Amino acid sequence: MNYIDIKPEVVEALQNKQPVVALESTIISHGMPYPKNMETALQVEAVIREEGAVPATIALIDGKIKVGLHQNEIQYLAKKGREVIKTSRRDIPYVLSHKLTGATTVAATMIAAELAGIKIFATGGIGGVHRGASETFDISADLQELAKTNVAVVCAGIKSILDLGLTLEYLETMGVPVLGYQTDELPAFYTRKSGFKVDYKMKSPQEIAELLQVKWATGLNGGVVIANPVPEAHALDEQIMKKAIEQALAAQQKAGIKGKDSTPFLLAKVKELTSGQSLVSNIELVLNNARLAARIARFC
Ligand code: PSU
Ligand code: MN
Repeated sequence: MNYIDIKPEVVEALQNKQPVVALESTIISHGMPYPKNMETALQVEAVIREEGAVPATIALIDGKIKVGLHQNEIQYLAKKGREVIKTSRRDIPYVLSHKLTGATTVAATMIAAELAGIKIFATGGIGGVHRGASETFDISADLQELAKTNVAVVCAGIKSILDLGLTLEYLETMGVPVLGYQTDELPAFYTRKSGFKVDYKMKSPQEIAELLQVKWATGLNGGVVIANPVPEAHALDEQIMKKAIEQALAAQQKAGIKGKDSTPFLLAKVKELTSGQSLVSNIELVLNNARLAARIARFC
């Protein structure tokens, strides 16, 4: 296909059945401030390499789906930040046909990973059903993608800016398994607890890889959510987070922020309200997810 450009290192790894881990780029442009976003993106790649896997950060650059970015491309996305187009499924055709540059969300990264033949993808948090969705209809396209695209996503659970209960119901309806890595409880991104259960507790990367193999071998199309709790030392206080999220949601309502701007707005507000504490935790959990994803990829 003319629209996809896979880095030679990634092509070679896939051909040789070596482990490859896909990474998204909206987390770089819209999820974290410069220069921490750049440092983190490079560190995440380094962690994956330490685990013996090949990282493939994904973005749309000058009208091509790039699978595997060079350091200067990661730097570019990090510096441009929100000027880059946040690209989910519906945005891909416009960005490509206009030869633009876009950072891929979980949904768009899954699409690109599947096109390239990558099965495992690591990120921070997935999109979900927003609070108040019965009025606003704001449900992330990430959930529909998980319903149909054969890529497993390692994340730190579901962020409490979202409605966790409704997100789990949606995933159940769509047949998407939600696995907890060494936990029964769904983690809530900055915190290890949420009050909600995962579908199944998994003890090892190998056990997870076997489940993925069976799912896809039996023709059960769609993704899997692998929820990996933030390391204890970097978890944030639940009460502080609860308050910050409530304030962020109130600020969003007041500012009338809707659609694709909602998630980046809420992420930035939460960071501001926790005086940057949330950013440290965010970085640590992403690194932790990259490590687990690489370990799973070794068995795939
Ligand atoms: N959650 C985070 N950090 C992020 C995102 C979500 O904690 O950076 C990004 C991901 O790229 C995700 C996207 O796919 O936001 C979801 O956006 P929306 O809700 O507009 O679908
Ligand atoms: Mn949305």
